Amino acid sequence: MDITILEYHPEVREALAQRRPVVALESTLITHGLPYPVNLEVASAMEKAVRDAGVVPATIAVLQGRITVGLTPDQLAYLARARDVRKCSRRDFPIVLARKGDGATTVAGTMIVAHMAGIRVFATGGIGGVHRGHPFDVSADLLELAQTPVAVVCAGAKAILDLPLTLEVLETHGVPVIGYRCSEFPAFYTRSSGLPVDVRCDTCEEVAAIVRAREALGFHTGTLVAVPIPEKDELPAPVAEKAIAHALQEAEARGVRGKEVTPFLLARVSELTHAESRTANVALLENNARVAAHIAMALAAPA
Ligand code: PSU
Ligand code: MN
Repeated sequence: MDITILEYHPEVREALAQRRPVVALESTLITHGLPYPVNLEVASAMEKAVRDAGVVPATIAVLQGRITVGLTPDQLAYLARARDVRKCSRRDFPIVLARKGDGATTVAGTMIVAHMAGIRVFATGGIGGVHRGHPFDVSADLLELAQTPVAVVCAGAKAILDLPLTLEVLETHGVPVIGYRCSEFPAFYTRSSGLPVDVRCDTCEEVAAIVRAREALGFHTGTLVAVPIPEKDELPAPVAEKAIAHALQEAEARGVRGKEVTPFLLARVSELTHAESRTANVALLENNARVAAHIAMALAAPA
């Protein structure tokens, strides 16, 4: 990729040049997923979790029309408070670049930039998917997984979604779903959904072997690595489900549409669970960052 398109943090540039492991982190969860100051704390904690494993974190965002790979603490703090930030999936990049605006990359957006930069592993919370009752509201995250070769470490798809349909779409597009130390697809706030994954891996080396095999085949599909939320942080399933059902009804009644749906539901579920869901969200984000770092290490090691 033309170096002028991507702006690298020097530490990230150096790590990539030396083929040392790097983990990409997204920015929509900072601007649209969590309120200030929790968002800044979590973003910093995720970077720290990656660093503690000996890996370089690269939080990705668009700042004044420049796609930035690896943020300084000042840039991170700016983003955490910024208002006018566009949620960036594939369709949004041309707009935000041309207008020299600020953009927060979603899972889809972060995958695009990670791949341009040569970063193979990316950690997030939950991917987007097919919305309940709206089978045509399919997150751009799924279509990006279909065409961009990055390993996405997540706690499953957000539980506000239709998980069976989300897995169907991934299957259609040829995206392997790996359960990291689990045999069921995790449901974000809870550890299991009752739905099977394609394969269970108990070590990061096993995950790395699947990513390498995909690379050797020349497939351009992403790889989904689903990591259940740690047991101690899990929400009781009925608590999560009750809040989600309530939030979904409200979204329908208020006519919430398009890219507003996910942020609205996450915020309402958090209010309805007295922030318990947010605490769970924070815990799984840190855990995913740590697992992603170990996978990046395994990938960087000689096979
Ligand atoms: N995971 C979280 N919080 C979030 C998101 C993921 O813990 O806010 C964001 C991701 O950026 C994901 C987006 O790509 O929600 C999905 O939005 P949509 O459903 O509009 O595609
Ligand atoms: Mn949508």
